[in-house]
Amino acid sequence: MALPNKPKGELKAVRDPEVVEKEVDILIVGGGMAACGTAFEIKKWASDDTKILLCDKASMDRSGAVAQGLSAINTYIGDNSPEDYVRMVRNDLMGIVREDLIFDLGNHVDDSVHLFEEWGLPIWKKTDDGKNLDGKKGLKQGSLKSGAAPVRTGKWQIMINGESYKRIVAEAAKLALGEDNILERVFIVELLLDANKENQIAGAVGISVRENKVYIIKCKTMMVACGGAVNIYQPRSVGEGKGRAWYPVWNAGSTYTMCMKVGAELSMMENRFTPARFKDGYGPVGAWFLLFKAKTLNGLGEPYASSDAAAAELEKYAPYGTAAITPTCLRNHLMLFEMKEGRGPITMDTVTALAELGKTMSKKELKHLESEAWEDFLDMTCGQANLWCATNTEPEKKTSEIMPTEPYLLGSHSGCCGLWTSGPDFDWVPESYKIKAANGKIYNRMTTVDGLFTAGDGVGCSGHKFSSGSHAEGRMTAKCMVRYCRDNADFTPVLAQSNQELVDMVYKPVHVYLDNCDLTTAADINPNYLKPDGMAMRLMKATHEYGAGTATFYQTSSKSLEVIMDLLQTMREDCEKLAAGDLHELMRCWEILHRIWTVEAHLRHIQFRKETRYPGFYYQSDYPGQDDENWFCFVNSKYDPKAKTWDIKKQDYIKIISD
Ligand code: SFD
Ligand code: AMP
Repeated sequence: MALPNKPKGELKAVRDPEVVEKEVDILIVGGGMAACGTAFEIKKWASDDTKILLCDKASMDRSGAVAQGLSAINTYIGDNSPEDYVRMVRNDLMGIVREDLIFDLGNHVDDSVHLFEEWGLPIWKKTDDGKNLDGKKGLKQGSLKSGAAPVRTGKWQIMINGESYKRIVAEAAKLALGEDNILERVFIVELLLDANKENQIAGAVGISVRENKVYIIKCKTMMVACGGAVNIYQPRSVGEGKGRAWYPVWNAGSTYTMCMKVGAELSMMENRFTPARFKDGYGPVGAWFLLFKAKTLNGLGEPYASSDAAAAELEKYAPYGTAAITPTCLRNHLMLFEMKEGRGPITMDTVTALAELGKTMSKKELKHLESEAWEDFLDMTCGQANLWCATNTEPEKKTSEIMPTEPYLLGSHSGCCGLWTSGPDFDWVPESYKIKAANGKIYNRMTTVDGLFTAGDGVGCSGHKFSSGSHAEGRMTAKCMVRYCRDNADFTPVLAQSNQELVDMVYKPVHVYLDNCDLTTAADINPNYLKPDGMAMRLMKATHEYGAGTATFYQTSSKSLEVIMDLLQTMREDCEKLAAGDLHELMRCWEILHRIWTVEAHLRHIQFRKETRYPGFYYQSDYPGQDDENWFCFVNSKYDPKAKTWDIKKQDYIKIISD
């Protein structure tokens, strides 16, 4: 159930919080697109007496990446084939992807889009004479499911009026699961393994960020879909703008950290997404490239992406670089190439694009086109529209600068880091892509920990799911979790830790604070503790300078990686002294720990992969270029929670869909 908004100020943390124990069959951690998909679907498959609980750190109506809404659904298969979808994702991610997972998703994603429309999400429609109808006007054409044509931008994307997208999706999820089965404002801190069964998930421990309460939850099976990792690198935004980022600032790598810390295998954590975005406001570029057909220009006013120099540069990365659609990382690479050659800044030529489109339009249609340009941002990144106002930018009169942002880790957008999960149990799926549970059965999207599933940003090696695909993947996972529960009906989870041990662990920063805060008059400065805010700055400075952040044009080296590994080790030791005076700060303490672990996994993978697979996203200067002979494979890693050691290895890539 949602708790009311906070009264003025933060709630002080107390030494002895109330303990709330729960025991359920299925636990859903997260309340974003994937988790809403699971919540919507799960009761259809579960028996009436199956107990299900969902915990979101925020309020589902506006939590996660779709909080502000979106202006496009980037994955809708429609008249395309799932095979082609696999080819597109494979090309964009430079060849190394899990084709079983992508093909499987491609077969289900449209169902989610049809549901969104049924629940009231306005989807733009194309008329027979080629006109675009948005909002209510689009409804007149009928629904997508009944055969109406969407407004395609690229081959895969469709336009929506999506300011309320998340509210619509959350409403359906809440209605299906029932509000009594939902805990909002509960931040899950750690997952818990079973005391008796090796490698078996058994529960989770979390904190309320609105009440002094610790939740200890036992479960038979669990899905973790806490999104990707943001604010792990120094953002480009500074001062009063700090806090702005492209991806959701609240997602702190909890998915990767919590799962890896119970021993789940990670895959392709070296992959990251460094998006090109409108500078300072972080406005996405897709609609400008695909819908408005705008071109990017270098500082000399040249369309550099179509130059001979660009073609020669792309040739180095064939067959991906020479494909009809240039992969996202290489689009960045070309941009960085221009900037490093001294031909920056890069601008999006909004002026020419709108003028070209306007040539065949009436005055009224032109006005509508201009409002669409604004709505693109108002629907999903309203700060960008604010920035346009603040800088007197009318896109039909003034171009805007584009910039590659700080890096993000995610598995659902144009990146593919995450957990190694099982593919579906079909005979065409290679055996090495199937993970057998202890009972010998295969459960789609289960990690290498028995009973632990993930979806959306959590599933590695299969990007380009976006909002619709993440929702669909959540729905697919729901069905498998119910089956897992039924197949393991006699399993009773037993936790290894006592309640007191768990409370002492999650409330440790509060105890550190209360034991020492009287030593100084300024609560943030103390000889015996540090605040999470300071640790966040320390992490960002380290990744910025040594971990291929914006400071070095996304370049790192073997030596830099050694340096940052050392810094991360010290940070983790110092985190023992993190202090939290209030509940918000307590969450911040755990978030920074989740971020540090996630960054370590990312950089260990970069260190291991001795090539530069994704130029434009990052460069390993000791190993420039791609080395297909040695590195056309996945990189998987596993943290051993008992021995506290990392194991990192190559994992074979298997091609399933022909070129
Ligand atoms: O323009 C805990 N995305 C786009 N998708 C599209 O389909 N079209 C677009 O237009 C897209 N673009 C875009 C997108 C995202 C953003 C931020 C912008 C623009 C500005 C991507 C999708 O949104 C994304 O792929 C999905 O949302 C991913 O879904 P999922 O479920 O993997 O993550 P989530 O939705 O962020 O949800 C995470 C949830 O976890 C909660 N959470 N709960 C408990 N305990 C913890 N420790 C937790 N940590 C996190 C969160 O509160 C949230 O509920 S465009 O750029 O291309
Ligand atoms: P973005 O706004 O950059 O997140 O992109 C939204 C969607 O458009 C994603 O599916 C991208 O892969 C796609 N996209 C963005 N820019 C281009 C481009 N220049 N060419 C082809 N596809 C693009």
